[in-house]
Amino acid sequence: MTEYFKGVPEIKYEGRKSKNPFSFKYYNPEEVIGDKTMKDHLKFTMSYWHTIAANGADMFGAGTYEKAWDNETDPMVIAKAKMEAAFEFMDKLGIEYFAFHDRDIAPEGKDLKETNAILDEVVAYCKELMQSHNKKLLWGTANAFNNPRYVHGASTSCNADVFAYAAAQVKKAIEVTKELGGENYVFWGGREGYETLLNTDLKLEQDNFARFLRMAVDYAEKIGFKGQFLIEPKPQEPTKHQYDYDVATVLAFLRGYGLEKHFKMNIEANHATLAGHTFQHEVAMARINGALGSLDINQGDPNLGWDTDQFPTNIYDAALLMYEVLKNGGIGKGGLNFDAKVRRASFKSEDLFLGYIAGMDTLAQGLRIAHRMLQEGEFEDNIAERYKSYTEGIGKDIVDGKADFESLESYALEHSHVKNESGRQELLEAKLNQYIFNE
Ligand code: XLS
Ligand code: CA
Ligand code: CA
Repeated sequence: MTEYFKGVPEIKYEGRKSKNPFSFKYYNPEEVIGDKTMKDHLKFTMSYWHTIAANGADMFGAGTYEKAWDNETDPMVIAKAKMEAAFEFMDKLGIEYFAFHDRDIAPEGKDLKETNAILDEVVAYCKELMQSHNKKLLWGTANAFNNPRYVHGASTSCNADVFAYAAAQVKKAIEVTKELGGENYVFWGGREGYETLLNTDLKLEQDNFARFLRMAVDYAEKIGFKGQFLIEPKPQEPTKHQYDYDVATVLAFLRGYGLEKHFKMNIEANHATLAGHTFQHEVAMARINGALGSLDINQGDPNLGWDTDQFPTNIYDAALLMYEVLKNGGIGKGGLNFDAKVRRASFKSEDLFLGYIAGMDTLAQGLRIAHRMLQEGEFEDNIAERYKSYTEGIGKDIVDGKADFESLESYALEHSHVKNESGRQELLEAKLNQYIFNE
């Protein structure tokens, strides 16, 4: 078979002193951390769109990335070359999972029927390669935002024909995900949102969005798709007001329509920061609501207000992310998907590997730090101590539902000189640094 990434070797763990750019310095897949190997904790996933399909084009210029199939013109030859390259890429990095949109792997035909037939052909090839390379599909999804037909949205379009087309597309994408043994299926809003209320029926759009999700749930049940459905929040981009703003908004939406037991969250770091949250906040919010499904790992640029999808290299964020994941008891069917792209100027195909290595090393070290933080228990003990007043006396009555405004008033009248303790944030931040520096 053709070698697509010539000159890039299999990436091995060489330890933190290594100067070899094509080696892991911190990610040691077989090392056991707590109860599992690093590989099992992290379930690293290749995103097909950024890694294989994207060419580095931006609003100001054409694609720059070197691709081995640049001189091919037949769309099916290109689709198959991309698929082979994807498996070589995963093999070389020791990544077991991938994720894709239907349109990342196969081009569209002249109509829906032909598009589906093309997709089937590529999926059959994908299945073959998955077996021979021992790879798994973390999740599949439908790209219902790129084609001009989705100009007003998909399930929230003002045009019922578009709703129907999107339903047919998502139906097919769920079937394909099932066919490939996908462990999850993702709904990212795409253009589900609006620009101005001067032309938007907010209530109808939200109701239709819920109707669409209900149909997806029913269909998955009908065909016996056992994967987990995930919603991926994002506050804006491409629309000004995306309906799936953040984890809290999505939870309220799902509960409002009685859909909450069918969906968990796929949380992306850069989307969290666009919503004015930290990644840790979003993950913790999902965790405490039993809704942590999977993670799109990347990072934004603190100075830019858009979705830059950079490789995650911030150790502080990685440690706090893994802290939440470990507190959740792992990530179940989910994984850590690199929804990240190299910069347009990093156009050599080896740059892709270097991006993944940087991200994998960062998350691996984040895992070590988080594991140590939980083992030593200093932060947990501090929190337990801080909320101790709810484990006894009047606090326990509040928690046990035994207090009301009248009983609390009598208590307050007797104890009106309250005494507070310091929150000690600076001390805790210094301690966190100690964990990071010493690992
Ligand atoms: C775009 C999203 C998208 C989803 C999958 O901002 O991150 O790539 O992850 O549709
Ligand atoms: Ca994403
Ligand atoms: Ca993104």
